[in-house]
Amino acid sequence: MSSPIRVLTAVPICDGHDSAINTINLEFIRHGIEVVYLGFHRYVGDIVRAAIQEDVAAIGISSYNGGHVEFFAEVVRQLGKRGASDIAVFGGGGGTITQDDATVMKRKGVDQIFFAGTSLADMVEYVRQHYGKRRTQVAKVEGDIALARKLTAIEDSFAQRRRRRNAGSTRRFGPERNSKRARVLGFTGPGGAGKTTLIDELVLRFLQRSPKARIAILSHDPSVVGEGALLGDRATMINSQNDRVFMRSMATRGQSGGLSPATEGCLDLLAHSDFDYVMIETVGTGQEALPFRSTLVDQTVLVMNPDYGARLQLQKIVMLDVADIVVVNKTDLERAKAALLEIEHRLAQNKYRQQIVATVAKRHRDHGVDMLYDLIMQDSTAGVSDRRNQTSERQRAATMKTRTR
Ligand code: B12
Repeated sequence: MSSPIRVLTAVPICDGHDSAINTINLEFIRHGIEVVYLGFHRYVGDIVRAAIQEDVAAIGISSYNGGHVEFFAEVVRQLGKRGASDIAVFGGGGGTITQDDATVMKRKGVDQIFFAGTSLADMVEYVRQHYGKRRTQVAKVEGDIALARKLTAIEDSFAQRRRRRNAGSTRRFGPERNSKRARVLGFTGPGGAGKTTLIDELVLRFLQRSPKARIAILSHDPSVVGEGALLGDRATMINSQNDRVFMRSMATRGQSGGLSPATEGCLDLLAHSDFDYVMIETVGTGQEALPFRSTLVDQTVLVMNPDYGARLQLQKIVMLDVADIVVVNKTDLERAKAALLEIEHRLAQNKYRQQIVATVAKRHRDHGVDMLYDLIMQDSTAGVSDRRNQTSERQRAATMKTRTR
């Protein structure tokens, strides 16, 4: 298989025992596996939706709450009902799952249960042996499954290109493209600024205020040594666990700068796939990063943490020259007032209209996030091509500036 093995892991509803799965996740990624981690206290429906959208080979469940026989079986049942019975289910739960339980669970379609004392190496080997081969395509798929598998095909073509350097164009994956293009919002900023929580809060507002809107999220996390990746943004997303939201987690797969080699192709497909908005989140970026080409997104949001260090640091953040909106998140922190003033001054040097918004994204019904949502909505009525031209101009200027530093 050309791309790394992808699995999704989760802990069931009414269960906070996440220590085992955290250890197992790390071992998997160290051995080149991409792990989409959904977190703990998760419903069957959320696990199945996420597994389908992420197009994983298998779901690994760590269960300690005693309801494993029913829970695992329901995951298998719902996968089958949604046409994704080729996604395997495996897991463990130490001494809470007995040998007899495991026999019943296997009869109900579970692949494998790992008992207390199994070594991490054995689990990695099992995943490699059983989930490393490309699955035989289910004859006719539609909806989320079809879209998810096209995204995988795009990622695969880039992985093959890296090996053979002659892969075909990604165009062939979108023959039935919708001519309407979704609005694409790009979110970037340093790690730990709260981008994912902010996006999740914006999703809540989109869902509440536009009762029919459909949203896609393309979220990036870094690949690590060994080419595995912990794709953990879903664990922070609460509101995005919704049938009107399609989320895909991507690993950077060796590319620096905040995005993956396949991002552009995947974004193009999503933007023409009947969504109203596509939100793209980069990995945590550094001072020089300009992750979005001007034609890639309609609007850029730079999310910052008030603790960026001395004022001088702001002169070095190139995104401050090009972002349409700068969000200072975590403004409940002590340094927030000073940070807002300093960033305002920094933006004033640019001499064009950039908005600055103060938020506390982790707070429900945060007024700042409401303001951000309103700004984004206002902007959607402005001309997209004008804005792209302006962004393009600013990008060019910012790139020149970094080159001459
Ligand atoms: C650590 C622990 C805790 C920690 C959890 C920390 C955390 N963040 O995970 C704390 C102290 C917080 C805790 C709290 C509770 N706990 Co507790 N906890 C345990 C304990 C001691 C160890 C579990 C563990 O992490 N093992 C380490 C892992 C690595 O090893 P393992 O379990 O043997 O698993 C192996 C395989 O199964 C496999 N595996 C496991 N998962 C997966 C998944 C995949 C995909 C794969 C491939 C493999 C795999 O990996 C291991 C390989 O050797 C168990 C007792 C026990 N000895 O099992 C109780 C236990 C699970 N807890 C129990 C209980 C009751 C609770 C509480 C309800 C107590 C209370 N009244 O407050 C709370 C509930 C917390 C919550 N929110 O859900 C009970 C559950 C009883 C039941 N289901 O009938 C147990 C069994 C203790 C007991 N004997 O009563 N707990």
